Amino acid sequence: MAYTYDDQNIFAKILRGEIPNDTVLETEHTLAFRDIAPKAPEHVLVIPKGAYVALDHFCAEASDAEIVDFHRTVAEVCKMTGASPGEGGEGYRGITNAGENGVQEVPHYHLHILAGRPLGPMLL
Ligand code: IU
Repeated sequence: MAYTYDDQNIFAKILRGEIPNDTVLETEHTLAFRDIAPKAPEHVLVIPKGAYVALDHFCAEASDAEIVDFHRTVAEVCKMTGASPGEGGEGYRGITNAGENGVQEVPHYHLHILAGRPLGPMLL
């Protein structure tokens, strides 16, 4: 996969502890923290600790352990924020942006978890 990772991106700095963050959950391979400019009452970013630029990069190159850990963290975040329909919550939206067409601002893979209000139809 011909991705080049820029280790000066803001999430790399957060992972190195150079910039503070509002952590929701941290595991061996994954960090979940609150978005600095929330677009919903609950807006959490889930990121792998490894150097992956986008979802497809992560899926292609991360270890099974990293991929499982990431998705278990997503499940825990949905539970912790009260968003999981499986736990009686009112639901959430998971979004990831990649590259130019996806308007990705930070080149470190992140999944947005948005919840806490009706989110309306998906924009396409
Ligand atoms: P995007 O998917 O790359 O477009 O989203 C980047 C997100 O990172 C966006 O929602 C920002 O508000 C968020 N963010 C942040 O939480 N902390 C920061 O220091 C910076 C961006 I810069």
